[in-house]
Amino acid sequence: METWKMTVWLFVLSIICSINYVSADIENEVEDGSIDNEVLAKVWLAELNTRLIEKNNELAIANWNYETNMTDHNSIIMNTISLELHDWDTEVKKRARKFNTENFSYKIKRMFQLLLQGGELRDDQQVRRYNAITTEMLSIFAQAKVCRDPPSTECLSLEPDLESIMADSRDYDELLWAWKGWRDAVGPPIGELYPQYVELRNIAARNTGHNDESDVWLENYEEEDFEAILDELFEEIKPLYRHLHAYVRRKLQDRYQDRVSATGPIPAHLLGNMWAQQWDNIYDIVRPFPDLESVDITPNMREQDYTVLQMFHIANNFFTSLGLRGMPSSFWKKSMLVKPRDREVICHGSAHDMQKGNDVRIKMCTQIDYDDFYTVHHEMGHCEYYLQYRDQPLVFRAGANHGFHEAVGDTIALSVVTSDYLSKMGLLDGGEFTKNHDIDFLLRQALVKVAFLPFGFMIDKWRWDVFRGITTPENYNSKWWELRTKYQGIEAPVERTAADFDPGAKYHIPSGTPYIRYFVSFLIQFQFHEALCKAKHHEGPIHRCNIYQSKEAGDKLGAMLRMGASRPWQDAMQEITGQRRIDTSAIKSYFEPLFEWLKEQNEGETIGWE
Ligand code: X8Z
Ligand code: ZN
Repeated sequence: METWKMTVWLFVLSIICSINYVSADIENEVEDGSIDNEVLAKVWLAELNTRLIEKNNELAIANWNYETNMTDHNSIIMNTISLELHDWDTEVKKRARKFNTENFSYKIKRMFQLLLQGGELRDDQQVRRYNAITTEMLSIFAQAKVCRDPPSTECLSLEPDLESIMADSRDYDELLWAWKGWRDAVGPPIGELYPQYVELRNIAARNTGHNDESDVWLENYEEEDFEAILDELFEEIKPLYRHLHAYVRRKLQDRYQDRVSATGPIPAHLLGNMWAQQWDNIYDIVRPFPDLESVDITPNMREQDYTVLQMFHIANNFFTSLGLRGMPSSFWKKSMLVKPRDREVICHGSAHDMQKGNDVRIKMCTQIDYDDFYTVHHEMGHCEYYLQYRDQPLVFRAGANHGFHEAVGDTIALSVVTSDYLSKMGLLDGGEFTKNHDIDFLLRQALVKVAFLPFGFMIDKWRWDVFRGITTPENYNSKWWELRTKYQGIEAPVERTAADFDPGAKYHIPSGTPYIRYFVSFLIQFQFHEALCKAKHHEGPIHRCNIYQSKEAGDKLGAMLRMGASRPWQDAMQEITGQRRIDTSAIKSYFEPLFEWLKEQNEGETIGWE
């Protein structure tokens, strides 16, 4: 036989033997870390990949069915499949540990490393309890209503009713009613369950050798001392935040008089948002140049009879204009883009990778306004990432880190909000753009992006210490407000006690979604934007840059997205920006003109809060 044929035969034989070996022997008899045959590892991973796709797809569908129709039936199906997948996953991890990956090639080694990340509950009873608790917390959150006092029988849901009051009402007491009502409705019942959730997550984390769940959450960022790095980054943007805060507080004082102090924290219900996380809804109160054409496009969208579907098509068009992938036909058929009237759903916007074929979907209770115009781009950014890393093995089908996933759509949206783009779309008049227009525009952007930073920072500061046992259940709520005041400079408008559980009023707490990803995203999206603008050869300040239709920018972004998690995020960052670190200089240079302007406006004011 010719040598090459012989080689092929030997290879095929080794694969056949390997498969037997995988199925028959690995599980019980082989010691952990004893298999160092890389061919065998590859075959095992390939087989796993195919089976994992099927299993994950089943769970993704059950999960989708539940979140878009929260019946008991759908929750039982979801939790049954989740239990099955969990058992299967435990077996897979057991086998993965049999390999000694030390001398494997980079890619295979990394696949094992990612496969073995995370915590693991090893007792079916615990898994069942965990599923029951998380489903219950989510269902309390999604189904809660706040009812008006009798004789009115009106009961309001969070989306859109209570969120609209928080955004549009300028009546101190009505705002307080919605703010407190929501917290009374969801806080205490979720707070009852939360300590058990913490306990189970920690058991899972410790089973895999982590100190507690905070370690598991930080593992995603693959960086020593990541917390210390975050602290430094926060210090760097703090001066900008404090100036924005002082300016906004002054304007709120003009509006609400002695109900807002000139030197203290701002009452948390006056900032246009249920969680005071982004403040753009009070743009009308704080606008520097109210006589200029407003950059708030909500009235224009409504005047032009915009539809929800149109908003999604516009976002889709932006991605394809860059030469990136448009949403497949199944997306348009299967997504849930408006709130259904006939059933309970989880309204909080989310993007779903069904893990098979091109099946990606968005679930959103979309309203026709500027905020949701942004969120549509945000969610579609997740779907674009899913589609771009589609050809990677399953373990690499993830963001370079969680912050990268959050930053894709937001990076696009930084172009979408420019007057250049919005006037092209007929959503703004687009006359001459002066320095004052810039300030007016940048202030609105700051209410979205800068106001968010301390919020994005404190949520997991709170949760990490909860997981570490440093913050115990009696102190959950007081610690929450301590951090809210320390970082955001806001305070509860009415007394809070240990019986309240205000963290539970924010979706990501009952849903167990880590939050530091958004803090990371809100910094790196400016780095991405700056890099893509450079690829487009944009000249002038980066807050005016619009990458629409730039294939150069699209190529750069696409190359990074296609990497998925196949390399550490520092490599992906380098691919797009040439840097290997999270860096605040891009966001600072974006807001530079505003920062100078704010400093002038705040002359003689107290900066910070007592
Ligand atoms: O949760 C989201 C997205 C889904 S990943 C709608 N965001 C955070 C939030 O709403 O709290 C986007 C910005 C921050
Ligand atoms: Zn997101």
